Amino acid sequence: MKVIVLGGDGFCGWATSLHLSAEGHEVTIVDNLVRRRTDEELGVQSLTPIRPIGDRLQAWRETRNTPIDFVELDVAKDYDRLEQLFRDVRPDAIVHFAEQRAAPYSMKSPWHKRYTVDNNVNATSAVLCAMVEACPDAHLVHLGTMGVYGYGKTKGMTIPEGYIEATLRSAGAEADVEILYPADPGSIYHMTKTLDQLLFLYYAKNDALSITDLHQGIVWGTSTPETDLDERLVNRFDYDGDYGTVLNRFLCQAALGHPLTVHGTGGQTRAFIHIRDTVRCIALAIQSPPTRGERVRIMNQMTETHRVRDLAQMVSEMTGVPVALQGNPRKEMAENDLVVANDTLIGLGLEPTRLSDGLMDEVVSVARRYAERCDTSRIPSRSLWVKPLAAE
Ligand code: NAD
Ligand code: USQ
Repeated sequence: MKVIVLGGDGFCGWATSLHLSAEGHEVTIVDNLVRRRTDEELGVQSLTPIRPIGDRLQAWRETRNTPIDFVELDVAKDYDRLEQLFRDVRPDAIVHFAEQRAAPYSMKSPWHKRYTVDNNVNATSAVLCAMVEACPDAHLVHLGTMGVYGYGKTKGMTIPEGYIEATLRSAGAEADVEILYPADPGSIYHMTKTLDQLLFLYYAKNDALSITDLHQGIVWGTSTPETDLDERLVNRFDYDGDYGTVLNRFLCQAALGHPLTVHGTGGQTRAFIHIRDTVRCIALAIQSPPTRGERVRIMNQMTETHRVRDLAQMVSEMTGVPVALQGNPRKEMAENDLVVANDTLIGLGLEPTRLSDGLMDEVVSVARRYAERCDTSRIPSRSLWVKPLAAE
């Protein structure tokens, strides 16, 4: 298939582009390279020495004798070029990763809040609009988040895959309907993903676009069989307080002997998936597009759930590095349960990678290898969800 990967220079996008290319798809990466500039803005760098995109693509050509095309383009702002690209490539599938994805970054300041909304909502809106004009038969595969569901109101309930049956009551009458699971975002970033959901609902209904929305959990790990093929293919590894995600942060902190930064009591339960499974899930989604006119297909892309303090304990026992409880910079439930249905991807053939499969050691050794690149002053999460009260 011809596949366009929007955001293909990022953490999930790079690994996915290589995997799809290795599977024989013709891949075109589209990226405005903003994530690399954000590292400069934050004064931090990926723990792993990621190469410039040109070097990455050349390494892939040399390793696998397969070209991946690259187009530098802002999906949110450069609409005419995006539409023309869709006409020129005539993709069978478009994988959409091109959004600002860090919750702490989205909460840093009024600029960061507005940038995250502008970038993410405009990117998704532009992709859908251009598909209608240029490639209405293509299949859109979007990376959404488990965070659209919220974590608080499902005690004793399994979170279904996107939709839920509800009884609506109004003025003495009632109706049984199927609705999108009520959105309950916990950050500006997560809120943009709930807005994306409505754009998808509309375009699937009005223009019969074929859309899959993958509600992904927290991705951990850094390498895949393809990124391991050559040093120049190394994937991004974020460890800093804005972009680093919790398990990779703990594994990096353990490698450096830095106490493990658990927010609050660590009673937050979240869904997780290894980057190897991320790329497989996307390949599986591409192979089985919904037919045009169907509702948006929503799949929960996660393989296991864990409580943050249990993860910290596990990493601490594995490495001997102590846990250090921190005041929580976020506004989130101190303790929550989380049970998630993931039947669709399992049904399509996903064989989950588990924490118990030994890959946590691999992440620690990658982090040890590049430890000198880590600036430990960038580890604390300093982005606050709620402004501190002014001093009396
Ligand atoms: P990332 O920041 O590493 O990659 C995103 C890429 O998109 C970057 O290369 C960036 O330059 C590009 N981009 C952003 N805005 C763009 C625009 N307007 N035009 C063109 N390119 C643009 O993020 P990631 O971790 O790879 O996440 C990718 C997607 O997966 C995101 O949408 C995120 O919400 C979702 N996701 C990620 C995780 C995770 O744990 N990393 C978990 C669940 C969902
Ligand atoms: N946490 C800690 N210590 C840390 C970092 C985080 O205790 O050092 C806690 C947070 O307070 C939170 C949980 O760990 O309760 C998860 O935080 P995270 O930064 O790993 O994940 P999150 O902000 O939810 O965002 C990440 C990705 C995002 C994706 C989301 C999937 O950055 O792109 O959408 O995971 S999910 O969480 O399932 O919504």
